[in-house]
Amino acid sequence: MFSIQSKWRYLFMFLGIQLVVMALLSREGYHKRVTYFIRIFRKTESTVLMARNHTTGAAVGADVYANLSRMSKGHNGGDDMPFCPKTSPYIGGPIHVSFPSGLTLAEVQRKNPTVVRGGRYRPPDCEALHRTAIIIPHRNREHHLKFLLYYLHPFLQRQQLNYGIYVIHQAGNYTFNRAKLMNVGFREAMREEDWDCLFFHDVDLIPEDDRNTYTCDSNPKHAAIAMDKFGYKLPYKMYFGGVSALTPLHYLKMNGFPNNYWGWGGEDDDIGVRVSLGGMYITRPSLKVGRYKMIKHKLDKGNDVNPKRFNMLAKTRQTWKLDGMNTVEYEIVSREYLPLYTNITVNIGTEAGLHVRPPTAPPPKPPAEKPANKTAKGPANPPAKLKEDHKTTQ
Ligand code: BGN
Repeated sequence: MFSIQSKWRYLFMFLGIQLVVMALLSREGYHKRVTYFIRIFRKTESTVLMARNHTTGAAVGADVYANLSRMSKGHNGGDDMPFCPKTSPYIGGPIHVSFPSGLTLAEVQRKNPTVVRGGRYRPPDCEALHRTAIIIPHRNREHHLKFLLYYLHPFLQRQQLNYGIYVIHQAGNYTFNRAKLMNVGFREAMREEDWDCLFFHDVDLIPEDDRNTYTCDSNPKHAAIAMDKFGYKLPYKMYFGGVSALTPLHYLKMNGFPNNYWGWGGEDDDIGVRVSLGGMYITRPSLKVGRYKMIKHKLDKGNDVNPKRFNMLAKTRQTWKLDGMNTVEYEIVSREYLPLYTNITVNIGTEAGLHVRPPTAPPPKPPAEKPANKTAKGPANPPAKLKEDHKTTQ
């Protein structure tokens, strides 16, 4: 049993300890220590949240237009312009991507005042180290194109590139041919400027991280390594679809892309095989950086699955030198230098050739004086006499 005296002793001891603790707590250092631990706790919590969002693909990342206005304040032109730094100071990592309704091309134009005719851009305050052309095969996807342009322009500006955007629009209603449109894009872009890198870009893929630089490597690069539709993973090792980057030399080494894949599927695998047949290999950014969000859509009309793709793929080794950049035939219907991109509408013919029309097609119209194509949409039937005719004889 405790005596009254020892009770008081314990009470005094308890109060004493309380006083010491209070004195310690009131010291300045205590405050710092507590906030330090709180910060650690918060950090772990937010990292976990970030990681969670990364795997679910939920909205994280910065506004792609953030800080861009700072750039246009620099001095312009002049011979004394310094070279841009190796790593752009505007690169910030993850970008927030969403697809709000009501976005217009006029709004995209308003947000990109430094982009000039034909969708060209140069950094205003330094001489770019890289010249990159973006080639986008297209038909009836104006809605997707609008979103891609909204994100791609500021994305490329953040990377301080000298760039140009080319939309290669397939005229007519015949089955879509993605790879042949890329061949057209390559030749037409190179005709205009000595680009040192070409990005072959699907219209419905939006990059989600600006560390995924749109410059070329020493070997062909597959940039779209992690797409949301494949759970931000590579679907298979040899996958080369979505977005790829090649220098003109890479492109010619593999004889460009195949011209005879009409409809969906297989052409990207053929291109992947051509990379190794051309004596090169595929490089890729990391899974963290090569992230893309795909704009959801239904299957396109005029782009049915190509049933011949398995047979064709089995023969790439025999066909790659006989079909590609050295045999591509097409006719330019129109070339328009629009405010946000260069729109090239092209007749790429059909499986039967450039001038042989499918039996269901109506007879050709008389020559038109001016190309009818004033919008991004191609005419249902390209005029019989066209402005330019391209047949390679190499
Ligand atoms: C593959 C397609 C690719 C397509 C990817 C992703 C073929 C060829 C038969 C082996 N390849 O299966 O073209 O990009 O899926 O959708 O169909």
